[in-house]
Amino acid sequence: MLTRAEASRFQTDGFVVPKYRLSTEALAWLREAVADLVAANSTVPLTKLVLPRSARPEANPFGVVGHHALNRFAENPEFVALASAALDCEAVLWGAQVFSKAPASGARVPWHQDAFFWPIGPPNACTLWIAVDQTTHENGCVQAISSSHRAGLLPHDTEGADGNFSASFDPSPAMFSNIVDLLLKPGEVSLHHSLLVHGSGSNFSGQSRTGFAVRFMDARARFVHAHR
Ligand SMILES: O=C(O)CCC(=O)C(=O)O
Repeated sequence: MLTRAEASRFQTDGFVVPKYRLSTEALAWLREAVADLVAANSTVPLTKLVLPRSARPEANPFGVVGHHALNRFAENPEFVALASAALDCEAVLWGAQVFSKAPASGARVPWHQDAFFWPIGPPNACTLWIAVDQTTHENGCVQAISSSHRAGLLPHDTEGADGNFSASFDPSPAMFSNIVDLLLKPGEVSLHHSLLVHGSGSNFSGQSRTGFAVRFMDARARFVHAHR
């Protein structure tokens, strides 16, 4: 599913945009399913549209209305194969989330490492981020700080948290020179490691910017603390 060169880029840079893309039919289905999910959860903040997998209310503090078929969509064996090749292990699906920015909307995703929030140890985990819309710098594409995953877990600031995000990382000036915009067409995907520093800006465009993030972890890893 990933070429050897793509897997090696993931290991070196902490992310990769592979050749893989969704079929036209799968993309059309995903677009409609995600639109239904977003419409059913119009008051949920940008970073909290996590698909519920448990009926326990404390596991779903924002009261997200789920979408069973989207959970099933995330189980596509091709996605597992992509994540397994990237992480160089047997990867298992453990979650999925939608990040949807309406046209001309201010919400952004501050710099962070997913591993800071995820209860997974060791942090050998990744996201397969599927573009539902084209992503551009103007509409707030995901941005990665190349190779930052090699620094291990970095300190995150919980002061100034804005309700949309409970903690963020403040990159050094040197890190800013390694920022890469992940520019994707609809149906294209990126993979990023859970230790990679990444984020995304506001949507200044007239188009929506929506992505479906599917989360994987090394099958040998464990949930080691509560979710932050
Ligand atoms: O879609 C975005 O803007 C942010 C995505 C992200 O932070 C993630 O998938 O971990």
